Amino acid sequence: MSSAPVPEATKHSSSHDREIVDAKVIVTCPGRNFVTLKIVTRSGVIGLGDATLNGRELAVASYLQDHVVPNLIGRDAGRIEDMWQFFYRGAYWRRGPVTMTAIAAVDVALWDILGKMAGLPIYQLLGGRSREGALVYGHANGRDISETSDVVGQFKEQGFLAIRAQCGVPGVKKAYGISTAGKPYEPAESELPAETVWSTPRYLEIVPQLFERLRADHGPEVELLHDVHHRLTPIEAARLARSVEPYRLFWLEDATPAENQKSFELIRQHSVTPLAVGEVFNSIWDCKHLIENQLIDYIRTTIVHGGGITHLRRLADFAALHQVRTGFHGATDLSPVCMGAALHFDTWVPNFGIQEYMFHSDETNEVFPHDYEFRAGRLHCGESAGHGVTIDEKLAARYPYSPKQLPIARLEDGAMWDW
Ligand code: EZ4
Ligand code: CO
Repeated sequence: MSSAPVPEATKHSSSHDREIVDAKVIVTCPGRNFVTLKIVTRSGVIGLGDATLNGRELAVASYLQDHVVPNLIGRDAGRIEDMWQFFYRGAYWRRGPVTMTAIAAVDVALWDILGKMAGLPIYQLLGGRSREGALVYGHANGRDISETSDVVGQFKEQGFLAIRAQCGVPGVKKAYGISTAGKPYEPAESELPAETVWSTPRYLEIVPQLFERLRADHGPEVELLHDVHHRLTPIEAARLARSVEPYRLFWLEDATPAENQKSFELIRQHSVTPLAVGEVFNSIWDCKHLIENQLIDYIRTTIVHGGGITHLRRLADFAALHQVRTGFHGATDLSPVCMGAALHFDTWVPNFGIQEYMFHSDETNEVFPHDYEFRAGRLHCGESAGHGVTIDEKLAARYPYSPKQLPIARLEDGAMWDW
């Protein structure tokens, strides 16, 4: 009697084949620093996960190298949920940006492997396509209102439907988001933190003027966004949110620090400007009150800093119950590996809002070849199996790590403030 043939799928995913035989942390600086985790199975399938935490890259690299990699070897790469629980629940010292970034790197690498084993793009594994492409917003930055308006015009010409606008603040040295040397804006530019000076009154004066001008110059249709970058107190944030109401922002981002989630109640009481927050969050617990009480409209926590696809899926489902949509962080300090994974997520997630999109440099794109592309205001993930982003390790080795930290902000009297 001959035995029944083994089905293809079973052949391709036996736990023996899926055993993790190698895991490696790659640190590279093609224009800026990135940390990448590469996991290899016995059958030779490779998965990549982004592990970049701007200005704290080596802390995550060490967490991975010293505490995660030794636990990966010999485990079944197909047990994605159990692996997540092992590194989260199994860690007595849980949560925090370093730990959650390391967990995200493992999680994304495992989803990449699962996709490759199944021969499917990650958005299919998540449940399939909900939309044709992910609406993205670009960054228009200018030294003054008029320059920002010109840059908004340039983004519109490139096909952008949504644009974040920031401008210099008279009397404020190095305003957030504004490049000094005519180069693309990169905040982490020096080995020790650059010192910037912050003035709330000057800022509150100029921002409504900026958006009044942008609506006058560019009409009612284009979606406009603005990032406060945690600089205001709750009542100041309420005032700003109210003063920009006539210009119909898509969102006002990080209007006040959110350690105290209740503080957003104050902004909500005074304004109908939509609110986004969460690029510095790393867990669902950081936004539980904000979401449950519908104090925000968009949650910005993204894959690399929030424990990967496995945790973000949980967060997005929870947000959906409260009409909160996703608006993932997508600055250049998140690598193309994170962007690739985020775009698969964006393509699937039912309560998608928007995706941030800053352009990576040519050097970065050469080190991380990828199949996502921008068309008519949207980013489209590719159809290759997994997340569609690879790494050229030889090229990566040519760009050694270069220590850089984010700036700090002080008030005009010298006291420390939130950057
Ligand atoms: O300052 O990613 O919305 N985007 C942002 C970013 C952050 C950087 C910090 O590493 O706020 O530009
Ligand atoms: Co931001």
